[in-house]
Amino acid sequence: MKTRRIMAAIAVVLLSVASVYAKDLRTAVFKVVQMECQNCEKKVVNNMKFEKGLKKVNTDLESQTVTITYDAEKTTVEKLKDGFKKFKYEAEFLNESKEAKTK
Ligand SMILES: [Cu+2]
Repeated sequence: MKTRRIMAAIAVVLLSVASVYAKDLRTAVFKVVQMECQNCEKKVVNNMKFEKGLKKVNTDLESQTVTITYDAEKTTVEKLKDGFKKFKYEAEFLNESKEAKTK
């Protein structure tokens, strides 16, 4: 009986440790039609990089998409879209994928 309780305690500790290290990172793709040239790309990157919870931002001029990797515990797709609005850009959410683990 006592061993079982200790085991349970260890499991709880392990779980909480795991939640600290295994961050919920997600990668969302946004369509940004206002992004038409390299200056626009720079504008997007320079403004978005200060968004809370943002890990990575990549732009693609050809497809007019912005790919953002973010920490789902700190921000959301909606908040990121609001981030675009701050510099008068409209971002349309296309899709999202989960990143397995922090590299
Ligand atoms: Cu431009």
